[in-house]
Amino acid sequence: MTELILHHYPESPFSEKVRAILGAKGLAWRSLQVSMVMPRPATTALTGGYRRIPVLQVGADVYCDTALLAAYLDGAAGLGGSGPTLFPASNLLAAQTLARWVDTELFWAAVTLRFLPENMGSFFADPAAAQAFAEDRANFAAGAQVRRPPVDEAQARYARFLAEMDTQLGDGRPYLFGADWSIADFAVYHMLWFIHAGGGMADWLTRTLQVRAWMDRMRAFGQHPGEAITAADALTIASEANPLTIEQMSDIPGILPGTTVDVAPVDYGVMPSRGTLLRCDTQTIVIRREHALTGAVNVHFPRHGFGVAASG
Ligand SMILES: N[C@@H](CCC(=O)N[C@@H](CS)C(=O)NCC(=O)O)C(=O)O
Repeated sequence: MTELILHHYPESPFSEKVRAILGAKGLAWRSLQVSMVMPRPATTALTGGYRRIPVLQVGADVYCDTALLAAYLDGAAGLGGSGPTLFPASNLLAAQTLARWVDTELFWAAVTLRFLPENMGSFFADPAAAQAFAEDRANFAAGAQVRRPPVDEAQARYARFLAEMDTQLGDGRPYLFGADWSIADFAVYHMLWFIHAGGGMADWLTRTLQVRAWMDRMRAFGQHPGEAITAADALTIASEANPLTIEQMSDIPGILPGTTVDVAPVDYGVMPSRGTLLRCDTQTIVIRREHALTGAVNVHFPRHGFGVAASG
């Protein structure tokens, strides 16, 4: 089996979602630690422009966005992971809808809460790093279509969510939808991990004991570090591998496979990746790219939350 290489950084909440899934499923992985700010030359050579973190590299195939990473790691590729599926049929709509809400609406409240002065922890103890972060994220935010709520709204949203979650866990179930985990547990986990990483809001969990116990259970999954790999080695792996053969199709009128396209998130971090369209269906978008450092690669995106446009 080709190695799973996660491009990530320790402070990234969406990376923590994937690290926890890897741990829960008992999957070995390689850790390519990237900078918290741009540039990230190896990762960008692979994705061709998409700049959100994390991304998963498997040989010469690159998977973007944790929704797609979760689906990939759930076993579609026969990876040999253990444990129940992340997508149980009996709760599929509820689990997916909750995960999507948490990754968007709760995320923007979490950003407000995490960057409250009393909840920053050691995050920006170094003023130069704080300045570099602010400048980088101003670039990242260009063209974004999201609203970051003010503190009162963010606190109310989170308080209500915690109270409802505590009620749902009140019958003693170990996971949000019962005896087994689902994608919703990992989405909620990484958001709470992020909000509480600064340590300034610990008392919020002393009021919701079921959530606190669930959080301790979930946190254990994030404790399985990957073996470090350098950017140079990851690029060599990409250039020595062949990208997967993809059955070509497109459901977009007027954009056939073979068209040069730009693929980008529709909400924030809207920097596109350019390549030749291989496939676009209800699940995924796949483009083929060439780069001197990587050779031919496939870049895979989820369909939900991404747009495709013919390159002008
Ligand atoms: N929907 C995306 C969200 C990813 C995301 O927002 N990642 C953050 C880090 S946790 C990011 O890319 N921030 C800007 C950066 O790191 O450059 C996913 O599920 O992967």
